[in-house]
Amino acid sequence: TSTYETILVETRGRVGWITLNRPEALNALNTQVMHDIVAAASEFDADERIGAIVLTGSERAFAAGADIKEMEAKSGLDMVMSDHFGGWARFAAVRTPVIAAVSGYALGGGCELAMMCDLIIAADTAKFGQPEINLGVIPGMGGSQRLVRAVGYYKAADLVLTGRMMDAAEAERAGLVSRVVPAADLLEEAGKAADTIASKSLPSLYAAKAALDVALESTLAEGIRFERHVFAGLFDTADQKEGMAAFREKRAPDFTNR
Ligand code: CO8
Repeated sequence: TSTYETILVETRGRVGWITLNRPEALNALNTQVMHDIVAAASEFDADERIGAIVLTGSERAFAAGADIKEMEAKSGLDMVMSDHFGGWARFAAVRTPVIAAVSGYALGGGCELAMMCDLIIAADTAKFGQPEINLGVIPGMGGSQRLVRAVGYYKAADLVLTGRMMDAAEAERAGLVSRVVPAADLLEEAGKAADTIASKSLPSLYAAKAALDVALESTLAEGIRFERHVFAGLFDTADQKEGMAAFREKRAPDFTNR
């Protein structure tokens, strides 16, 4: 695995781990972090041995937002011309399931980064928010759109318009997080969930993630058409035959990603 400036990267079994590592800035997301995360996630995505990715930060902060100091002096045109957030779309488009393991602050771009992941597992210490309004701007990495889809209009409007934070319990009630776990168990629990996911057949994982993505973007009829098509396609995989034979023979499946 390559080495990066702002993140730590590690492979454990079939799971790729990416740990944000800018403790001096509470893991604020600057351009280098974006390039590093996109490169590391793309590398895992291209590796058939990897079936899930965990993205995490530190105990104190998953990420406290986009790097305010890096953005402060820019003009609107600068932001457009430098495609300041463009790389993040490549992270959101990763095929491999990604788990955000969130402890401490997930604010602004940090909350938006978590929402680009498929599962959000939160420590009971996690705090989520979109505080951009306090800075005279608005969410810029998808927050105004993904948060509405995740928690509904009224909770999203509360967070985006007041800039307040919500704790892990409120985030779980609102449907922003998949699970809340004690802070001390966060990495272990995220690792277990990732191991479980990574034990499945890759073609079915890719198909499932793609279908879930379509659910956020399409009409019901369009989404159901997509699902039916992709579902049928999986019946041409060896792993479908193996999975169903294993069920019939009352044994664990031995998937080959074919
Ligand atoms: N950007 C840059 N530096 C940061 C950021 C940030 N977002 N957050 C914290 N830091 C730095 C602080 O400046 C401080 O550095 P220094 O010691 O050099 O002064 C260090 O991290 C520690 O932070 P604090 O001393 O403030 O720690 P506290 O425990 O007192 O407070 C908070 C923690 C509450 C998280 C506080 O740091 C805070 O409010 N941070 C800013 C949160 C915020 O507003 N985030 C939204 C940013 S805007 C955004 O995300 C837009 C997204 C769309 C664009 C994405 C483009 C890539």
